[in-house]
Amino acid sequence: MPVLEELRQAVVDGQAKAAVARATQGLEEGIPAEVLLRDGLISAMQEVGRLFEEGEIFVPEMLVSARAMNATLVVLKPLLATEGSEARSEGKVVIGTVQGDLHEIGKNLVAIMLEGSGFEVVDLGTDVSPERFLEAAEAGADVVAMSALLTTTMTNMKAVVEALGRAGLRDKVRIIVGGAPITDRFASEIGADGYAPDASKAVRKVRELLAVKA
Ligand code: B1M
Repeated sequence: MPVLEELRQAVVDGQAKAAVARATQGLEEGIPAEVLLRDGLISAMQEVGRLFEEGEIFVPEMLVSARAMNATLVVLKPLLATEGSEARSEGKVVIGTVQGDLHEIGKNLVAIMLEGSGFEVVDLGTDVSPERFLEAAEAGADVVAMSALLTTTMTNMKAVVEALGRAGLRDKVRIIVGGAPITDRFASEIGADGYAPDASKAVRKVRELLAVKA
């Protein structure tokens, strides 16, 4: 089996050690980190989602797959950061997964790519309340970046936009949103400044938003 397929299968099976070993092997064979991420890790999580939806696996299995993905990301992180960097850009980004939502992998990827592109990133983690986003933005931020993976939690993004508005920060801080259920239209509806479908486009969008601000 080619190494990419083995990597994908190891993540689907939740075998962290095997996944890390296959990713390392892939890098040694000259496969770019970005390809290992896209065709190995992200593709594996899509399969995990499909298996969950069809009732073939349950939450504990999703969790071990997520752990295998996170362990492998540690190996790829330095390379993704380098590959993601173009011109260095200045700016501070506060990022988190919204209240009620524990999905962190996509948010972590966005944070990794932003850091690699020269941004200062404050990662608030998961299940972040509007108050916590506001507090971090008040401490100084150019961009607030929110991730949501659940249709039930994506609506919590609006509360953050409103909290920033009430605090008078809306013209100082740009807001970007993303995550599987999020769309450009939803971003506009809740009053965010931008949406990105994946981590590298999130970096592009943040650059664009800060250029507009300057
Ligand atoms: Co959950 N889960 N999960 N889960 N989970 C999904 C999201 C789901 C689609 C699975 C399914 O049914 N097919 C479904 C949501 C359905 C819906 O709302 N429509 C679901 C569900 C139902 C649940 C629970 C409710 C299950 C339960 O308890 N019955 C529960 C909710 C818990 C909670 O959050 N309160 C739950 C729990 C979990 C685990 C904790 C077990 C685990 C997460 C572990 C962790 O993160 N540490 C988990 C996982 C792993 C998944 C799937 C399988 C994979 C998610 C993932 O990491 N994808 C997921 C199915 C799927 O996505 N196909 C599923 C890989 C990641 C790279 O992609 O996060 O989309 P993603 O990020 C992408 C883009 O979206 C974008 O960039 C990334 C790519 O570069 N992006 C941004 C993300 N954030 C961005 C921010 C930006 C810009 C781009 O700007 C700021």
